[in-house]
Amino acid sequence: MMQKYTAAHWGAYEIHGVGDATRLKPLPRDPHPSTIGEGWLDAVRDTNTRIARPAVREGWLKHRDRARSGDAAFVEVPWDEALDLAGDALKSVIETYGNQAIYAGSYGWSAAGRFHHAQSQMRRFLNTIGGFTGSVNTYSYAGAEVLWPHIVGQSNMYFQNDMTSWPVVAEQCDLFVAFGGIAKRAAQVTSAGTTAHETQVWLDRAVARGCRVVNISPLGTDTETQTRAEWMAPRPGTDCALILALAFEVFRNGHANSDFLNRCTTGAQRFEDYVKGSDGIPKTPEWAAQICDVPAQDIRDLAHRMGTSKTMINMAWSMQRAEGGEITIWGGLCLACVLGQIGLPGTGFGYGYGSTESVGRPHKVYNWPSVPQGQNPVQDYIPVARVTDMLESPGGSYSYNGQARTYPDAKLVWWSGGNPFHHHQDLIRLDKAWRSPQTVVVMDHSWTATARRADIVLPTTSALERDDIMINRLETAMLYMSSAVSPYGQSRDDYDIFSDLSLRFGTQAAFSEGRSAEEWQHTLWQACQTAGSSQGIELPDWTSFKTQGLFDFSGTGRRQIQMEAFRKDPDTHRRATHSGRIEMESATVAAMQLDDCPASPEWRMPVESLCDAAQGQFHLLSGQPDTRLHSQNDTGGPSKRSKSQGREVCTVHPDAATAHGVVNGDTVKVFNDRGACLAGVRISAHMRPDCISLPTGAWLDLREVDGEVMCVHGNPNVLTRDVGSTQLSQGNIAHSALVRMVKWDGELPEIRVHSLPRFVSAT
Ligand SMILES: Nc1nc2c(c(=O)[nH]1)N[C@H]1C(S)=C(S)[C@@H](COP(=O)(O)OP(=O)(O)OC[C@H]3O[C@@H](n4cnc5c(=O)[nH]c(N)nc54)[C@H](O)[C@@H]3O)O[C@H]1N2
Ligand SMILES: Nc1nc2c(c(=O)[nH]1)N[C@H]1C(S)=C(S)[C@@H](COP(=O)(O)OP(=O)(O)OC[C@H]3O[C@@H](n4cnc5c(=O)[nH]c(N)nc54)[C@H](O)[C@@H]3O)O[C@H]1N2
Ligand SMILES: [Mo]
Repeated sequence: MMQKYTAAHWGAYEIHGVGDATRLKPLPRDPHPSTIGEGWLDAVRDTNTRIARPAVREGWLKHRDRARSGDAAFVEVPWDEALDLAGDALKSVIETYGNQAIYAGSYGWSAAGRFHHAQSQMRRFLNTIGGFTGSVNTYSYAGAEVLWPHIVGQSNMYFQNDMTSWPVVAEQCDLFVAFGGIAKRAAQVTSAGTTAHETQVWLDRAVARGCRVVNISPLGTDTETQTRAEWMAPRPGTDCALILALAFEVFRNGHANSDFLNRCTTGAQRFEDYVKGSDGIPKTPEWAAQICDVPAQDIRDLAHRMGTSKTMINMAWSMQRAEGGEITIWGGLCLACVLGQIGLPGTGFGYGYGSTESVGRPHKVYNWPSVPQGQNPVQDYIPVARVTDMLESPGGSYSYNGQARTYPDAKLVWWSGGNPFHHHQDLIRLDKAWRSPQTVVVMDHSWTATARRADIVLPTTSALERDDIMINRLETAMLYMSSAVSPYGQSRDDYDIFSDLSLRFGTQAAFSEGRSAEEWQHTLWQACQTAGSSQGIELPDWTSFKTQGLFDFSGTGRRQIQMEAFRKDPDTHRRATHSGRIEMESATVAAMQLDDCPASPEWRMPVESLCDAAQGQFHLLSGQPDTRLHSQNDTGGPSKRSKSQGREVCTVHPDAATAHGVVNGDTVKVFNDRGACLAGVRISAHMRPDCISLPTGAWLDLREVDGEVMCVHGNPNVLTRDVGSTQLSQGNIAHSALVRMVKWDGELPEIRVHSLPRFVSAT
């Protein structure tokens, strides 16, 4: 029998055994398989959290009430009834308010297959019935998506595709300065899946060759290299000040590359003037030392080494998920311009090495087709992280990328393939705002905190329960994904759900084009064959591909050097910016006249910062979890085992632990004015003493305990702040929050979110 395969954002797997004996084995070619995958089958089989049947919230079914809360009761209904209700709700909103009153931004990572991509299916369906209000940009890097086109003249996607290939970095770079670290943890993941996790391989190779890695992060654990990386731990949110002081020193040492600055950039003079004190404050190491809380001498030493070594400056994506985050990554780029090593092998500027596996992959980038989503007749959208603002203030005004805009009035919210009650900030605020629409429909395979806050819940299959294709433009293989287990309960593929729903709108022919899922995949594959031919690669026919399961084209490597041609000849290879150069000052951004985003990187003190924190306040770090993809596989083995008495664990410094009288295994309440959560305690000296690290993704379990609303499961987003990074991108600022901590001596409330909701009968 031929080997069968499947894939997820955390890796690709061989399927072994059948039924209860099914096992997933990482591909033999994968040097560092992800831990996340070890919990995948558990999560898919978890009878306590999988959605078995369509369900309708009792209060909505009976009175159309909006009392959406995590502990609502549900009535299970047959598929036809659920789809009638959902169809009627859509029709009524469209008739009364028009399609723009449907908010279906539906942000989220869902699953990795190319055809059963939740949002694509949803958008395709909604586009056939007149469209919807969508969202733009991502939670991952909205700041970068909006900023790069203005200053490097490329979309974030193309800019990242063009990063210098890892092997060149491994061979050439002598000093890898990693703002936000470069953790094996985050590189477990690649959007759309990967057959090999290689980031660690390349980094180890660089280190073995003698490259020094400097981990600039409040967490000392953020770099796993064969030898320990050097570690500089500025206060969170102060990296821009550090960058300016590094630039000050590079100028002072005479290490600035004026040839590069003159030929390849614009605005260098303004940047230099500001660094040297055009506002009356020279950005000296002493100045930055006060802000960043790192010794001035360390800044001087690092600047000196940067000016005399082959240096790569890498900014993790986390750097811009923070207040003023666009300005920080822009500052990092400016520092790289001052050093002038952009366009040379293995040096320059990196954005996102290590933030996922995909950045710097040494493979040819192919363009592959995806499910056509059709045209959305509704033009309106919101920046993705402004969802609570929209729900709270229909008609309210805001600014985004230089435009004055107003929020639509969302009467119906449709979410498929995402978990806003995991991913959004200030969740207690969202929990209130979420009660404003008339109807909320959620499609998911599990009873997430979001599904529990829906009126109509439509159970989907998981990727393990259907056939699909893994196609990723940065990959060297394509996989035919075979279903590994049978669909849970009455769950159906997203495609079949929409196909059935489209019957109620008379749009089935437009939606399905008369094809089954299998026929769609075949059609998609044929389009891949055509796309492949035009890019010099012959793909096998559909039947052979399905039988083989894996099509390998790993011979198509590439050695990319970012901006190599531009550096050599900036007139011929102009950047698609206003000036044709890299913009250290942007006339476009200046023209927007934003009070929170200057025309060139400048230091701005964040609203919540350790720089002026009160006694007892900590900075909350809430990075990506090691054992999950966000909230996915929270019920899997690795995630469960990593918890303390069922709760997410926060890491605290020994000094903080002593001051608060806590030891390993204790429980603390982490809180601020926005909310509170309970978390287990793990003590580690590898972090700043004034920070607490609580990863994201424990399913939100909000409860009133002694008159206080808190997440008893340890979700950090009850504590994070929900404002735009700047008015330029309006990205989320998950990484900018201050909290307090107190030992929890009370009774430990049970975790309910990992059990089924209450079901009641309709009568
Ligand atoms: N505090 C804090 N918050 C953060 C971040 C942070 O660093 N700190 N990071 C942010 C970032 S970068 C991101 S990208 C977001 C991630 O936020 P999300 O992408 O929303 O998180 P996921 O848990 O991946 O949610 C995906 C959902 O899709 C469901 N799903 C899986 N397969 C299918 C399917 O086939 N069909 C359907 N309909 N549903 C399916 C899953 O069960 C899950 O509920 O979180 C953001 N939130
Ligand atoms: N295992 C796993 N991997 C993932 C994901 C997952 O859910 N699980 N999600 C994927 C997704 S969607 C994304 S967008 C990427 C995100 O990738 P990243 O943005 O790189 O990951 P984060 O964990 O958010 O942040 C990395 C580190 O930045 C540091 N940091 C935080 N604030 C500051 C600061 O102010 N200054 C400095 N210098 N450092 C700071 C923290 O120490 C944190 O550990 O990860 C991807 N990889
Ligand atoms: Mo992300």
